[in-house]
Amino acid sequence: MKKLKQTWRWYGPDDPVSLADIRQAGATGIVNALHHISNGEIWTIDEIQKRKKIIEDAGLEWSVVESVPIHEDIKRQTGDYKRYIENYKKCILNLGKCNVRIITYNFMPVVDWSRTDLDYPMPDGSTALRFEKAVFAAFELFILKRPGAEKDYTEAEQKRAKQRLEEMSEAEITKFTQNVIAGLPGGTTESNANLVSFQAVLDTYKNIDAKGLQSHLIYFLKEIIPVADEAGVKMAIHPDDPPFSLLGLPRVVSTEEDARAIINAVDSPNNGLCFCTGSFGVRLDNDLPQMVRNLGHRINFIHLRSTKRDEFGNFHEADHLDGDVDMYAVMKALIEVQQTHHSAIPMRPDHGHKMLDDLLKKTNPGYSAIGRLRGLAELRGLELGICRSMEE
Ligand code: DNO
Repeated sequence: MKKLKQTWRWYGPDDPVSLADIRQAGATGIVNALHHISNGEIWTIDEIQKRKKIIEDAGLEWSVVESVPIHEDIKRQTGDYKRYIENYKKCILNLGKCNVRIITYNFMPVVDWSRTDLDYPMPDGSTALRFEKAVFAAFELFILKRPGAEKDYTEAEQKRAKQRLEEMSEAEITKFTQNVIAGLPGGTTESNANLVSFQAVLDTYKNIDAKGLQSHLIYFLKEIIPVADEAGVKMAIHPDDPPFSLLGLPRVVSTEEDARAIINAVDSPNNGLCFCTGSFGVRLDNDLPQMVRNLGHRINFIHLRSTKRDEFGNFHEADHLDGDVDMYAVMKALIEVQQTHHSAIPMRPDHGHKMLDDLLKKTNPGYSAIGRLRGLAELRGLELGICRSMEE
């Protein structure tokens, strides 16, 4: 049985989790980005080689770029978007020349992944990332005061949001406001921590609905995929996280239908997906094992994690083998897909609970060492067990 490639996200030399730690976790591939280069600018061969050497000197391999971010101008088709697309092509070509051959990106306007609580206590004493709808609603309705926000919530939800706001201390309000708008590591960096300018950025999407955003994405793909073909680089679009509209912004990578529209727009194996079970899995109507079977030929990268929903539209990140994602069925489908791919599809344990010694350390939200180590170990065991029983 051909196995998936085990990788680990590393934020670069400033990451509190070192490359030596990652080797001990059992990953052989690194998922990395040049976060010091501003969004929209060219990643030069020199910069790529420098980073590659650091990774290789530690006995590891740079398997995936996560992410080369997409400038907001490209998503809106405003301003300098043509130049930014040309720069993006240059990044693809340069990465290909350096033999870094998978690039993850996302097409979420303004904010990358969004949560309201980065330290949600779990019954076992670890902490998780959580999205609480009433808190997010309170932010939109009463703190940001986004025009039209009330249309996105029922009366009962608005009432609950008001109550929730009243329960919170000033410090809590400041903290979750930061969580929502300050941008998370690796995320979009152009949004900033000031409410007025945050609203101004949201306003730049006022006239762009999901159809419009999708057409901008397809335009972008038609431009860049031929270059990816030439460079021998696989593109992997990450789904929306969470997979529904937030802040009145359009979202176009939330469902199987969305994914199909993307892969059908340009027919190339290099126009692929980052199959993130934690993002897609938040929606009840996304049947993950079936999605793997249907879209598997275009799965170029995999993020494995599970979330647990509740009836109020909240979710938190569960342990990797727990929660709503049927990880056994997903893994089995992925192993089947892997047998039809030439090379090992990289997967990484996505996020993890903050636990044990990490509880006392400063870590990147979701990216502490021990929770991911536990996730990787569980996933690796699951994969081995499934492969062995399929061989018997
Ligand atoms: C969160 C990550 C995302 C992802 C980007 C890909 O933990 O999965 O930030 O890296 O959306 O572009």
